[in-house]
Amino acid sequence: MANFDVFNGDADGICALHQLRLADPCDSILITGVKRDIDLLKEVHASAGDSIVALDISLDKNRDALQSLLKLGAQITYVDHHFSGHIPSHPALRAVIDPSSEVCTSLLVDRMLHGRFRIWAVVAAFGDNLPVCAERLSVPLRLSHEKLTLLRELGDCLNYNAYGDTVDDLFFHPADLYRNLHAYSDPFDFVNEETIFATLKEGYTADMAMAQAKQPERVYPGGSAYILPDQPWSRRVSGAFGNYLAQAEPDIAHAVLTYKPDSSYGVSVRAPRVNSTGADDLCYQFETGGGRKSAAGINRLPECDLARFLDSFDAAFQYSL
Ligand SMILES: [Mn+2]
Repeated sequence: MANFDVFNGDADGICALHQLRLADPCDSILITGVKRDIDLLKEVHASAGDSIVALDISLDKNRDALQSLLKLGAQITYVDHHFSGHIPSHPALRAVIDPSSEVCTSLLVDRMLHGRFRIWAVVAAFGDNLPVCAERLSVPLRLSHEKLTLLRELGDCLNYNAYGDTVDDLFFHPADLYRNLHAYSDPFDFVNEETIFATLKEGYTADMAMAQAKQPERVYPGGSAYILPDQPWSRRVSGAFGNYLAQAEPDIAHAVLTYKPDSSYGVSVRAPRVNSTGADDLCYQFETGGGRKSAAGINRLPECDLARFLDSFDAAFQYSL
C-alpha cells in the first residue's frame, strides 16, 4: 500500500507535512507545486487501501478528485484552512478543516499533534502572514527575540520560494525543499547547516527591493493596487510584497497584479489587516478566483477584465474604512 503526501508548496504546506512526518515517519510519494497550484489531488494515482494526506489545498477545488479517491477505497486525511464548501461525510475521510482567519494548516496539525513540533507551526504562521498567531503559538517555547526573528525570516523565505507561475520560476522545487528540511527537527539547525535559507534570503531581498521601487498603479480611499511586470522576480515576490504592504499599511487593502505573457494578470489581494474580510468575495467574482477572507487571489485575470477588477476592488473595500 502506497502513501501519498499532497501539500501546498508554501511554508504552511511544507511545515504541516514536516510536523506530521516527524510524528509518523513513512516513505511517501510527494505531490506539490507552486503556491497557486492547488488542484493537486487529481495527480494522485491511488489504489484501494492507499493512504493519502492532503494539506493546505482547498477541498472545494479538489472535490471531484477527493470523491473519486474515496470511491476507489483510499483513506484520506484532509487538513486545511481554505474555503471548503460542503465536507463529504465518509468513513475513510478524516477532515480537519477550519477557515477562521487566525488559523493556518500547520496550526491545525499542531493541534492534532498536541504541540509536539510547535516550532514549525510558528515558522508556518509567520510564512502565512499570521504574525500575531505565530507569536501567540511561540509563547510556551520561550524563544529569545533574535530566535523569533529568525523563525519569522525562515517562514517568509519558505513562503517566498513557493511563488511563481511554474516551478521554473522558483529557487527550489517545493518537494526538494521539503526533503531537505525534513532532515531537521530543529529549524535553527536547518538555517545553520544548509545554504537554502541564505540563498532564499538573498533572492528575497533583491526581488523585494525591485518591488518596493514601484509606485501604486491606482490609489483608492480603501486600498492601493500595484502592477508588476512580466518577470520571474515579480512572480516570485508578488506574495511577499503583498504581505509586506499589508503589514506596512494595515488600514487599507492591497492588490498586487503581475502581468503574464498571455496578456493576463495574476492577482493577489490582501484585505485591510484592521478589518480582515472581503478578499475572497472580491476574487470569487472572477472565474479563476479563490482564497480566504483575509487573503485571496485570481489565477488568471484577462486584460479585458482589468477595469472591472479595479472598480470591484475599489467598491469592495471602501466600506471597510
Ligand atoms: Mn496556508
